Amino acid sequence: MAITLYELAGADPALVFSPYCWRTRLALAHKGLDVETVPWCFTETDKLAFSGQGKVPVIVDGAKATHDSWAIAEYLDAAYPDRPSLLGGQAGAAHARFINAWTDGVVLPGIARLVVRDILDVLRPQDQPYFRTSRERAFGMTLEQVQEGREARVVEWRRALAPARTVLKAQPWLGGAVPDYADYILAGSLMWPRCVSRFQLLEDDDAMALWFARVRGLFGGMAEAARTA
Ligand SMILES: N[C@@H](CCC(=O)N[C@@H](CS)C(=O)NCC(=O)O)C(=O)O
Repeated sequence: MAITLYELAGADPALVFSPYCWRTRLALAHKGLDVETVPWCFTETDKLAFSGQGKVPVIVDGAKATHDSWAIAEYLDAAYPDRPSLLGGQAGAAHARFINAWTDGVVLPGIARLVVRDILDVLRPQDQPYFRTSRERAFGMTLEQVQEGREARVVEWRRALAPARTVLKAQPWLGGAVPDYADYILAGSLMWPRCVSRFQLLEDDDAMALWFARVRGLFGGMAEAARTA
């Protein structure tokens, strides 16, 4: 039976853009598991009530629901040990945990400051007030103000990726010789701006851009073919 994945979508249900949901999408593909996706929009709280919380991704595998992208990766490795490993055992998981924390703590907040206003335009009209109000409260300013001056600020964000760039100049994947969940954490996060905005975050000749293109080409070009704004 296929695993059901609830994932964040825009007004166009095919436009799925959450950095966390993309991690899970790529993780499920890595495991070679059948997936049925359910698009979820910000104000559809009832639709996730069964999971006991209000965020995506959520997966349902048989009778078991799991939420949180990291917990899902751990679950998939534990439940499907005979399929390619996502986390690479105890040591691999410990290192991937750092990539997860660095991406959540440094990379994603930087991306938000570059594209958060663009997100509004891909949402259903009924979800826009919630998104604007909740995010403006978090930032303490309007979405327009958050995004202002991004052409200059993007340079700083690119510089912050230096640790990953150094690794990817020495090896093809964050996982080493083959991609693993570390790659999906960071690349899944880069799918977020790619799907919601036309603003160019990575320069074309950046080693990061070349690696990101390689990740998008995995699994029959699944991420490459994703709907964008
Ligand atoms: N730590 C969670 C974060 C999940 C999360 O924040 N998801 C966002 C979508 S990107 C969400 O569902 N937000 C709902 C809301 O803001 O109301 C994970 O890794 O899955």
